Amino acid sequence: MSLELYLDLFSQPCRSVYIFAKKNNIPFEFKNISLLTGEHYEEEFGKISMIRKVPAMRDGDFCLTESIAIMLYMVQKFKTLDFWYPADLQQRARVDEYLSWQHMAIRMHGSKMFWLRLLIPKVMGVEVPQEKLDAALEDLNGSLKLIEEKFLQDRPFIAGDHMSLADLVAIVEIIQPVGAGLDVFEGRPKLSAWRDRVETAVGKELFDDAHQAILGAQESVKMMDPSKMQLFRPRILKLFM
Ligand SMILES: N[C@@H](CCC(=O)N[C@@H](CS)C(=O)NCC(=O)O)C(=O)O
Repeated sequence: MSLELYLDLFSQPCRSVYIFAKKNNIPFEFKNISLLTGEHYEEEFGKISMIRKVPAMRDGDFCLTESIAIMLYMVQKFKTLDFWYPADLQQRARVDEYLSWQHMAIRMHGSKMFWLRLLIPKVMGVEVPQEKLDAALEDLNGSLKLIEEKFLQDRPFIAGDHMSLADLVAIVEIIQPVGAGLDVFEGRPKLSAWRDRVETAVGKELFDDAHQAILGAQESVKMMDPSKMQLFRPRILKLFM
C-alpha cells in the first residue's frame, strides 16, 4: 500500500510535501482536502490528523502531521538523494537552521500578506486598514532580506551548491504573497536568480503544477462562496487583524 498524502495545494507546506514526493518518485495517493470548504473539519480527516491541518500523511496505520516531519520521514524511508538533507554535519546544520527559523518568520509573514491582501477583503468582505498592510509588508520585507543576506549570502542555494529541503520549504512560502498579487521578486535580483535555480532543480513542469492553484488564486476567489468560510472567519480575523 502506498503512502496517502492529505493535501491542499493552496497551502505552502502541502506544496513542499507534494513537490518532494513527486520529485523523488515516491509513490503516493493524493487525498485532496479543501481547506476553503472546511474539509479538514470532517470526521474522516479527524481520524488522520487530530490537529486538523494539512499536510498529513498515512503510511499503513501510521499517521503523521507537520510537513517537515513528513519530508524527513520520506527522506529516511525512501533513502532520497543526499543533497535533500545532507549527511555532512555542517551542511545538514545549515538546512536545520533554515527549517527552524522559517516558521515564525517568512511562513508567518508570507501567509499574513496572502490573507490580508486577498482572502480577508475579497472573500470575507472585511476592509483591511492600510497601516495593517504596511506593517505586514515591513515584516515580510525583513524576512526576505534575511533570506538574501543571511541564509543565501553568496551561495547558489541555502546549504551550498545544491538544492536542499531548506530551499524547497523557502520557495513555497515566498510564492504565497505572489499568489495575492505581490511580486516579491521585483527589485530583488539575487532572490529572483535563486528562485530560477530552484525552479530548474525542481523541474519547470512540476514547479508549475504545484503552484498553479496559488498563482491563480486571485481569479479563483472571485468564484468562492463566502459562507463556506464562516467556520473559521473568527479565528482568521483574530490571527491576522
Ligand atoms: N507547521 C505545519 C503547518 C500546517 C498548517 O498550518 N497548515 C494549514 C494550511 S497552510 C492548515 O491546515 N490550516 C487549517 C486550519 O488552521 O484550519 C506544517 O508545516 O505542516
